Amino acid sequence: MGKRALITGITGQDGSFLSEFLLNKGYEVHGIIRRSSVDFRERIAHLEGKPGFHLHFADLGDSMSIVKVVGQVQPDEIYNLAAQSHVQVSFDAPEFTADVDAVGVLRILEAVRACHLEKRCRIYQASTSELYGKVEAVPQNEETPFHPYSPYAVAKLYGYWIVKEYREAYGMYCCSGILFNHESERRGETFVTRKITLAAARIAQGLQDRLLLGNLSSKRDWGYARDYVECMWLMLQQERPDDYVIATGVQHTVREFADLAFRHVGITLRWEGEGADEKGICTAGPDRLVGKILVAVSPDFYRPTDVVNLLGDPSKARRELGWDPARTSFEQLVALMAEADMAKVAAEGAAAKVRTNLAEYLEKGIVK
Ligand code: NAP
Ligand code: G4F
Repeated sequence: MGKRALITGITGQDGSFLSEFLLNKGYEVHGIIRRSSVDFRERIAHLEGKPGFHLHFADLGDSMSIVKVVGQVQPDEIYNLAAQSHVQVSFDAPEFTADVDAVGVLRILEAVRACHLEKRCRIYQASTSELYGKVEAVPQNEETPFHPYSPYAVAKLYGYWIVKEYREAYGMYCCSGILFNHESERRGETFVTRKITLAAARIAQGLQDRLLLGNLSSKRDWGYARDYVECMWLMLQQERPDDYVIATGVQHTVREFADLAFRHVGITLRWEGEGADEKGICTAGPDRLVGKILVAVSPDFYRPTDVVNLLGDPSKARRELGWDPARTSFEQLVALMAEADMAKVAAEGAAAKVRTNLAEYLEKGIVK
């Protein structure tokens, strides 16, 4: 019999990649989903109905629902990926963020204890480089002091410490992966990387005029999500539980990401001005775009406090987990995201054209 895993946040970017990874390893995969007015779960639609893949309704804000699912599934491993994961949104919905991202972690740990699984079930907690926040050292490793700098980060800090506490107090096998930003063609569309690759594709195909961004000088250590889910699994296969930084060790600015993404869709940008006046002007590409401002700054995307200098040191993960942080380069990551969005936008454009034609044919009585 293969192992049984329970994934919270299975409909998210990481949940979908982790599900594929564990199914390939022969796991029975169970996931928690929330009721939504839209029934289509885009990132896992290709897995639904597959043998060994099961979904359960529950919510990280509802203790009883968690206890029920944990008791029913009797998992060998739990991957707690569910969260209100958008930093900017955490300023708008701080209490909800705290409930899910902080107390939600406690609910998982307590559900495992309530079901008497604390000696058998291993738990992975999706922690984050946002804990370093207003950074006190660069690069950041497992010893770097935390200085959370958003309601999201403060909530995640509680999750980090409560996992450590349950490990020490009850001897549970639970650990936190301190993951730096990881992106993919499945990344949510309002995170900066995906916002950029989608906009670049739409601008290249004549469907959008301009991209508005916030802090272009913010620096991130961006990796590929598909590579990172392997680390989550590796952390639960060790002799002893521990916390690990997962990062590439390479840093770029938002501006550099945008520059490269636009180049991938055939547009060269020149950057002019500073701060809120900075602009990305097209210097080469389709004639209709040359000389136009394609990227501008909007203070609407500034945050009350912003984390601006994240760079991870993945030495411990490389040494102890045998994980290769250089599997997908920054250039490969930008290329794969830009290419996926070029294809997606082209397909949407074709579908829209069919709908327009159909409307016209119906109006003219060509189609009845
Ligand atoms: P994501 O795409 O935003 O997915 C979040 C998932 O959490 C979704 O499945 C969402 O369900 C679920 N969720 C939210 N609130 C819930 C609740 N109350 N009950 C049950 N499920 C709930 O996030 P991601 O990028 O995959 O990230 C996965 C985890 O890693 C998150 O905890 C995030 O904070 C953390 N993390 C991410 C990164 C990164 O760069 N991606 C880096 C460090 C840490 P719906 O689909 O129903 O909304
Ligand atoms: O893409 P972001 O929204 O990601 P952020 O805030 O780093 O959070 C992500 O990574 C964390 C790991 O460090 C996760 F814990 C978290 O769940 C999430 O997955 O923003 C990246 C940077 C920020 O400094 C932001 O100010 O890009 C800057 N930025 C500039 N313009 C923008 C924009 N961010 C967004 N979302 N949208 C903009 O227009």
